Amino acid sequence: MLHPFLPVRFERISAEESRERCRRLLENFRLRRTVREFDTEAVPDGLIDTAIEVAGTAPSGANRQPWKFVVVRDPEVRRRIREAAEAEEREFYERRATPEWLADLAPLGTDWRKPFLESAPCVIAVFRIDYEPARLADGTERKHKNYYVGESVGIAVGFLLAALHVAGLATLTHTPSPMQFLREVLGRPKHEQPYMLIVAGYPAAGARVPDLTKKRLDEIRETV
Ligand code: IYR
Repeated sequence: MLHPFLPVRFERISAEESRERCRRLLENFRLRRTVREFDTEAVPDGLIDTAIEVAGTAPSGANRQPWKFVVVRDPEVRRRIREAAEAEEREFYERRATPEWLADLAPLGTDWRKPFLESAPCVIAVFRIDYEPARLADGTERKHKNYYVGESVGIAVGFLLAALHVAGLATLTHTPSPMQFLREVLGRPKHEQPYMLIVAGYPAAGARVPDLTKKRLDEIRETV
C-alpha cells in the first residue's frame, strides 16, 4: 500500500550560505577525535536520548530502521561487558591478530585493556536487526527480512557520532571481536546482532590522542 504523500519540507538556501555551512561543518568535524581516556563526569540529562533520535532519522533499506540502541547504565552490566570484551581483546592482541594488523594498530597505542567500558559516563551498544520475527495468521513463525542492514546501521551510527560530537561529547567506536557476549549480557533477543559499542563522555584531564592526519581531498576524490 502506497503511503499518503506530503509536500517536502525543504529550506532552500543561497549558494554562498550552502558553502559557508559546509565549510563550518568541516572545521567542526576536523576537531572530532576518537578518545580512549574518558572522565567519569556525567553527560547532560536527555542528551543521549536526543542523539539516538538523530540516529533514528537515518535513511534505511525500505525504511525498515533495522537498529536498536541500548544505553548501558547499570554498573554491574558495565563490569560484565568490560570483563568479556577484555577477554576477547586479550585473545585478539595475544593470538588472533595477524602481525600486519598489529603493526597497523601499533601507532594508535591500543591494547586489550578497556577501562572506559566501566568508567565512561555513557556506553551505547548498537544492534543490527537482519530480520524481524513475525507470526502468520495461522500462528506459524516467519522471518520478515530487512534490507541493506550493514549500510543502514552504518549510516545511523554515523549520524549518532555526528550528533554526539556536535553536542560537545567525545566518542569512541569499539568493536570487540567476536561480540556475541553483548547479546547475552544485555539480554537481547537472538534476531538482534551486536554491531558496535559507542563510548561517549568527556576526555579525561590530560587525555592525549595520536597525531593522525586524514587523507587530503585530492587523495579521496576523483572527478569524471
Ligand atoms: N578491537 C580492538 C582492536 C582494534 C582494531 C582496529 I581495526 C582499530 O582501529 C582499533 C582497535 C580494540 O578495540 O582494541
